Amino acid sequence: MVLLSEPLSQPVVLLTGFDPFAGDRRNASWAAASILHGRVINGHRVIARQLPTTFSGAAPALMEALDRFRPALVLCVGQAAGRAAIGVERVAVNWVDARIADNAGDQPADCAVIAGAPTAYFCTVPVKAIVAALCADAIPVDVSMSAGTFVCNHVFFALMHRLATNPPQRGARGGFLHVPSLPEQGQPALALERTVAGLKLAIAACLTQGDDIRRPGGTLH
Ligand code: PCA
Repeated sequence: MVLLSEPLSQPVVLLTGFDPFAGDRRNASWAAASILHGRVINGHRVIARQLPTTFSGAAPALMEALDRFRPALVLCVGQAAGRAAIGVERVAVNWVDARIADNAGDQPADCAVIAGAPTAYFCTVPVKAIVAALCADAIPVDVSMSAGTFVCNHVFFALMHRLATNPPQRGARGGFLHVPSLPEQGQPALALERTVAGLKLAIAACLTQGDDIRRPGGTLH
């Protein structure tokens, strides 16, 4: 683990993962994100932070890290059991509908993430460039149009709302990736080193690609 107490001379990538939830002993998102803590990718220092899987604690912990590190890029990562591929989430929706209790025992339903905020935000990372980068390394990856209605979407929405509305952070790009379970958690799964490689490639794609890749014909898919 690299100690990051000294002032950072490089621009920062904030990479978050979650603690274990739903009775699991590990969370693939934090297992992978923590490995990249302290790495330098395309001249940017990766700072990894663990968020609690709670509706009350996750967004405040993320906001604290945003204020502290002023990242140029924020990639939040969560685990999605049942998915075989890394999912690049395109849309954060302003809705909560928890089908299980979070780690604090809360199970909110049918309410907004942030009352009065827009219905949804698109991520501001280059989705198709991330997909292309992972495909080139044979890492299973999909574009996903929903991060669900649990804590992951909650954090994703809070992130995008903050980046859109807080002037000091308006230039920062934000996105969310769902990663499959680890093999020890059952199938479908992705080996930890492939998930780590996927996160690294995703970060590099975000840092090197401005606008997203467009298909011939000019439509952004
Ligand atoms: N996945 C959950 C929350 C924490 C995590 O890793 C989700 O998809 O909402």
